[in-house]
Parts: sequence; C-alpha cells; structure tokens
Amino acid sequence: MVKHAVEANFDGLVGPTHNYAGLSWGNVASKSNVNAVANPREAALQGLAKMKRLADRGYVQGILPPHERPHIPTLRALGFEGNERQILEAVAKADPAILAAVSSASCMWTANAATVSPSADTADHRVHFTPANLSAKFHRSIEHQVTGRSLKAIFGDESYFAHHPALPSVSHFGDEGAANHTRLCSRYGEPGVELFVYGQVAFNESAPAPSKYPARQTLEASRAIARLHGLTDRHAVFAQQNPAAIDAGVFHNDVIAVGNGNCLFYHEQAFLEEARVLADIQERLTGAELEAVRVSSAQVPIEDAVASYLFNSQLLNTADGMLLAVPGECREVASVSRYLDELVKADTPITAVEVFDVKQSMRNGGGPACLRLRVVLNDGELHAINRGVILTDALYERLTSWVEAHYRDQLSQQDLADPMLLEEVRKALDELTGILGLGSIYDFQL
Ligand code: SUG
Repeated sequence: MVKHAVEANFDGLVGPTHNYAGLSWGNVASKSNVNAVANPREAALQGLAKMKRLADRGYVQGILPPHERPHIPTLRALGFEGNERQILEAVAKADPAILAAVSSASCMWTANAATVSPSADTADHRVHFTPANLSAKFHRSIEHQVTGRSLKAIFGDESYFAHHPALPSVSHFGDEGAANHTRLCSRYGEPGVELFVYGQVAFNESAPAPSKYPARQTLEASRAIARLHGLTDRHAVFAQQNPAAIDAGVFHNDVIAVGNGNCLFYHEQAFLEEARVLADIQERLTGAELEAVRVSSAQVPIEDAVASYLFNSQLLNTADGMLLAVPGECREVASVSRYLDELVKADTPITAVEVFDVKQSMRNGGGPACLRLRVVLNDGELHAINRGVILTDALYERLTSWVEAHYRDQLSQQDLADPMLLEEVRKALDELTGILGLGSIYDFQL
C-alpha cells in the first residue's frame, strides 16, 4: 500500500563565521567575491526568512545547525600547537588560507550535506542517509562528521532511519550529496526514480571530463551510494553532467537542473546524453509521464543561468501545480527574467514563480536550492523525527533573537583570527543545541 508522504526541507542555518574567502575554484561567485566583507547576521536572517515564508505556506520546514568554526581540532591535526589563542595566531601568520578554510560557514549549503533515499525506494524500506565526503574542497571535507551527528540526532529511530558513514575521502569517490541527486516520482509516497549526476568517471582516464574546472562528483561515488541505500536498477539512473557545463561554472548539477514530482526543469546543456537520460527516467517512472521542461541556450545562455542561478531554485508542489522559488538575481538578468514571465504562461507543471532574497549566500555561489536538504518522509517517519528542529512561529522568533544576540554584522578575513570570534561561536552553538534539542553534537561539547 502506498503511504502518504511529504517532502520536508531542512535548511542550513547560516553560521556566525559566514565570510567570503574565495575557497571554491570552479564556483564563479565564490571567486569573484573573495575578500568582500560579509554580514553573517544578515545572511542568517535571510535564510530564516526564506524558511519562514515556506513554513507559512504549509511546507514542512526543518533546520540543520551550523558547525563549530574555526575548527581547532583540524588545526591541531595539521600540527598547530599550544592553547587556542596561540593556534589561531600561528595559523593566521603562517597560512591564512588554512585559517579561512577551517573557518568557512559552508555547511549552510545543506544540499551538499548528504544524499537521502526515501523508504519507498530502498530495499529495507527505511530512509537512508549518507553524509557527503565533499572531498573536492578541503574546507568542505571537514563537514561530514558533524553533519552525520546532526542527522542522527534528528533522525534517530533505527526502525525508520539508516545512517551510513561518508564514502572514502579521496577524489575517486568524490561525493557532493543531494546537489547531484534528484528524485522523480508520481507522488512522494510512491516508489521513485533517483537521478544521480556525476562529473567524471574516476577509474577511466579516457572518459569525458571537464578541462578547466574540477568535476567534484564521480560515477563510482554515485554508484556506491545507490548500493549502500539498497536501490535497485529500477530506482536509479546515472547520468554524466556535460563537461562543458562544468567548465562554464556549473560545479554542481543543481546549478543547471532541478526536479520535483514528475517534472524535470533543466537547461539543454545540463547532461552529456540528454535523450538517454530522459528515456531512462521515463522507463522507470511509474504512474506518471515525465514532464521535461527544457530551457534552450537561445532562451537562456548558460552564462546567464550561472549568473542568475535560475536552476538553483526550489521546485515545490502547490494546490494547482508547482512553485519555482527563485533567487532575486533571476530578476536582474534580462534573459532569465523574460524567460520566467513566459514560463508561467506556458503549458508546464510550473505555474508560479516567487523571488527569495538570499544574496549573502548567493555571493558564495549558494542559491535557495543549495540551502536545503530534501527528505521525503511518510507520516510514521515524520512522527518519529526529533521535532525540535521543525520551524514553528515560536522557533522562528527564538532563532531570530538568537541570531541578533550572537552574530556580527561584519566579518572580514582578518577577523577570523580573533579569539573572541571562536568564543562567540561556541557560546552561540551551545545555546542553539539546547534550543533545537539536539544534545551534544560539536567537538567542544563532547
Ligand atoms: O561548495 N561555496 C559552496 C557553494 C555550494 C553550493 N551548493 C550547491 N550548489 N548545492 C561550494 O562551492 C564558497 C566559500 C568561500 O569561498 O568562502 C563555497 O564553499
């Protein structure tokens, strides 16, 4: 029997060290805003406002907490010694790039937190989670341990939820989580088709690959996740991202495609073998026809897709179709704004477009879709989760005051060495785990 299920979105709460360090080669926005002064308070409030608007519309909205940064255990593992003040002083002097990396608030982009397979697709009918190793970028490769702890603290009931450790942290198994994973289905509770998009085949050096920017996800990683989650061939499709798109700045598939229900909204340059990908999905999709909403380069050149983050939008079910929740930048790029006006008039499942302001995150290459991890849950599973992380009016008020009390409104690269910052972060996070009812998840709490 098909169970009733919903798609819950777990947004990353932006951390107090949000800054612009230019850490992500291949991510155009991250590089072009290097050394800009960030406003962590505004970033967190923008994220909370997005969550609140969606929660007010009736969507199940959850929160994943930020991580402890700067991360002293990583600095110790790299040979920095002494007390914390001495460690921060030494790394700032010897290698400010390492300090920036261990200070990044990058866990806010929870589309990269993990890959999640709903119970309707998996062999043991549990929801499966694998935190992404994010091995392509040092600053992100240190996220998966705490991500795993947060996920276990929220989805703790083993009769419903299965947790796997991240894949081996090497480029052969580079895994970027749900940013390269989309699920198509007729209804959320029905068995679906999980589309895994990879940038490169690791063990075949002559296979197509980008030449300018790195491919962060490998086929081998995608296949391993599918195996771990117990997905048979009926539930998984593997597709190579177009290497030319990666070289144009599309560092994750969710910068060029987004799917929901039976709808796949994508740019014509997204996939290497577009026709085969669509056929493979259609062949496996039960109870619905695939609605492929294809955007041509003539309508939106790929550079405009990257500049506006058109495809890094949330595609959400509404009573009469689907809502595309786009970043504000989509109205600043002429071709994209024009396209959106045409889209809502055309005959597609996408019937509405709404703008969300997440500019602070966008300057690091993170749009609305990067900021959320989708978890499809049936009624029993939803009931079994730790409800402390579900956004209510009261929690929104509480978190807004928490941000206002603890976050700075300016953060530059020089500020990262300030020992006061580390103290502020720990005080804030200790309070946060109490607010969200998560127990101890941070190294400083263990
Ligand atoms: O991994 N930016 C992130 C953006 C992640 C976007 N996520 C998705 N597309 N799902 C990244 O490149 C930049 C940090 C800096 O430069 O300070 C950064 O990590």
